[in-house]
Amino acid sequence: MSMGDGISARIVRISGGLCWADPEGSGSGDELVQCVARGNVKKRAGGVMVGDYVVVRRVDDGATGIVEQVLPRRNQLVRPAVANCDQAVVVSAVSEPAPNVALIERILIQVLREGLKACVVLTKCDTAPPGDYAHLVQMYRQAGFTTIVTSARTGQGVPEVREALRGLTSVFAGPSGAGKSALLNAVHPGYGLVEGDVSQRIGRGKHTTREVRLLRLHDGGYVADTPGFSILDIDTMDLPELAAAYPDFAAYAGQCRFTGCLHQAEPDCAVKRAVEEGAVCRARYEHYIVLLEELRQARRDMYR
Ligand SMILES: Nc1nc2c(ncn2[C@@H]2O[C@H](COP(=O)(O)OP(=O)(O)OP(=O)(O)O)[C@@H](O)[C@H]2O)c(=O)[nH]1
Ligand SMILES: [Mg+2]
Ligand SMILES: [Zn+2]
Repeated sequence: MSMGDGISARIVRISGGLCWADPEGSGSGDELVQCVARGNVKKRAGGVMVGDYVVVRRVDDGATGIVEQVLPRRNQLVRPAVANCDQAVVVSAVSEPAPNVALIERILIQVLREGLKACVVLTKCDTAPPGDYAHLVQMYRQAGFTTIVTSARTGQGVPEVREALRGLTSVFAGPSGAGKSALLNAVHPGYGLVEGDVSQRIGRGKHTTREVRLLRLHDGGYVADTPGFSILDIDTMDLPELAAAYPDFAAYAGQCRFTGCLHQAEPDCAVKRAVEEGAVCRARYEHYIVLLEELRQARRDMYR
């Protein structure tokens, strides 16, 4: 679509004051347009983000351009910084590094709060026997998340990941060393993303991927490879917002005696009853209580 003398495009990469725009309707072999942003575009909230839909005016031979306008964002994640996603794929290794359930939970909370769909990918399944991670598969499936077990080494689960990505804009998120870039290379070998080691000594990744990049999918849509992280800032969240970020609680929350029940010490709580009856996963509930206490503590610190 042409707008004045500008073209519609999507920002796929930002680095060193430049950004790269993928013109709408271009094929997989087509060149990206290297752009600078106009001053007034840079000054607006958030400037230009990866994932932004923009209007670009081509200059010179057409290989470079100027971002004239950023269209309104549907949503915007802070960490990883990416806009206009449909879905987050939360990636965790089954071992090396060991799964960090609290971190996965934090990512899920952040993406659900932004209104994204979320699914869970447990990767490097060639490194551990299924018995080691079956409880995780069970936990996330019971909570209602599509959960895929994969290996970039053996190719297990890769077609399912491809299928889950088809036609959408997805963002891969998870700790450093989880195998995000390796899995995307397995999804599409042409990406040629750099993979890093996991430190044997500290058991963590080495922050190999340094910037968010949006990659075009073969059969429609985009997927973002992102740098891994180790903590997520949820301190500004309200307590009821946290409770609302648990879709598996929702079916019961309406039957709690108190409106605004946080499902902790309140009497006659339908969520606690569902946990007792096994309808809600106890481990998920226990992580929720840990996060609830952390949020309470963060607020006490804030007002002291
Ligand atoms: N055995 C095995 N190793 C894997 C698999 N996937 C990734 N690895 C290895 O795990 C290490 C980390 O993989 P990366 O893809 O770089 O991890 P990442 O999540 O992109 O890490 P950051 O970019 O730091 O966030 C590399 O040495 C990979 O070769 C897998 O399925 N099986
Ligand atoms: Mg990476
Ligand atoms: Zn309750």
